Amino acid sequence: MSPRFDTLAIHAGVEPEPVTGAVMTPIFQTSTYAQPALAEPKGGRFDYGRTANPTRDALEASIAALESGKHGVAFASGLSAIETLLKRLSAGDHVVSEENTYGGTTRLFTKVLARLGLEFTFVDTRDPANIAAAIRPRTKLVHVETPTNPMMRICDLRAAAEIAHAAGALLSVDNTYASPYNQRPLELGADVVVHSSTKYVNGHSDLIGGLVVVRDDALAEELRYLQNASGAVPGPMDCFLTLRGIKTLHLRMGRHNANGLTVARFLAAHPRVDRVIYPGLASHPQHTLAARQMSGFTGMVAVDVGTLARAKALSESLEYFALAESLGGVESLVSVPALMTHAAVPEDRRTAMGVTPGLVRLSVGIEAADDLLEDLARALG
Ligand code: P1T
Repeated sequence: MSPRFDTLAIHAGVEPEPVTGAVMTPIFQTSTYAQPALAEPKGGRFDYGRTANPTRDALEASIAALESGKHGVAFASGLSAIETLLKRLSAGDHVVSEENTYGGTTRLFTKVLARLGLEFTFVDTRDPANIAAAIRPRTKLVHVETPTNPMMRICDLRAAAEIAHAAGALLSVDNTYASPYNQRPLELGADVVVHSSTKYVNGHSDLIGGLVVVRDDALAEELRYLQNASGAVPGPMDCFLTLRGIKTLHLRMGRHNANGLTVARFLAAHPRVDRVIYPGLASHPQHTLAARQMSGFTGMVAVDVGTLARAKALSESLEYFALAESLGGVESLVSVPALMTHAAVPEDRRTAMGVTPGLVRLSVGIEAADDLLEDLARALG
């Protein structure tokens, strides 16, 4: 039997606990484990909480199944997941990155990892030819986000994988925006999927977490080595909460997709909105590609209202959309990326990508859609 996504969301990685039969994976809140004999830890690996934890094991198995992968590796945050992936590389190695990633990813690359000798080229991956043109002899990784945060650019993952592989590089995909419910990059040729599980995967805005999924055994081995050697591991409680969040991922995403489309259509018809960016609308320049590699278009919607003053008025006067960083939770959020999530990106680059002070980002939650529409109608005045 090969279970469907909704069944995997409930069952993957979760087995009744062997001692008591507890149906829910217990929170193994421990830093260490008593060893029955010298250098003979139980299970051959339970010697220290950074190295191994059964609650984390369950989460890693769950996300691996949901992403059509083989191995999951869990981290303390989305950024530490990405950082650990890049710690496979050595000074002088080169990375081609989508230019419109989450602002914190750009900051990690340009302000931290570049200082340690990694080299980066930032390109617009909507055109795969830009990736090919940026490849160098020491390119080891092509890192993309699709849809991107916040402009919802779409990268053709099959094309990107082909280019990366021809150059002997890996393709990693930040799948945070889409969630595995809507898009599974490993099925499209990617080698690595990363998540800020802070977002849709956990879905309840109550923790910070990161996940990496791969198929290759040797790559998984390397990542587990780095997970332990660098140590940015999640706590058992956060692993438990993420597992609990995952059990309703399919239900939540169905509603996020529906509400996102409803809100995008409403805003597209609103006279006070200059432009709506949503890959599920036929007006999105890459709608056809998005429809080919995604099965739904999420609750993320970006609108250009023209000026900072209008963005401020809108974001401060909504009732059900909290003005806050982050995304992907059950409750709706609103943000102004130029001043918030992407403030660390140099202004000229931000502006060139369309991340202007008049750009408002909505993370549409799973409330009643009509309440959200009424809220938006009132706030837009
Ligand atoms: O916040 P953290 O869990 O470390 O994840 C970083 C991250 C990585 N990738 C993407 C696509 C992201 O959106 C994020 C975090 N983003 C926000 C906090 C935000 O409001 O966009």
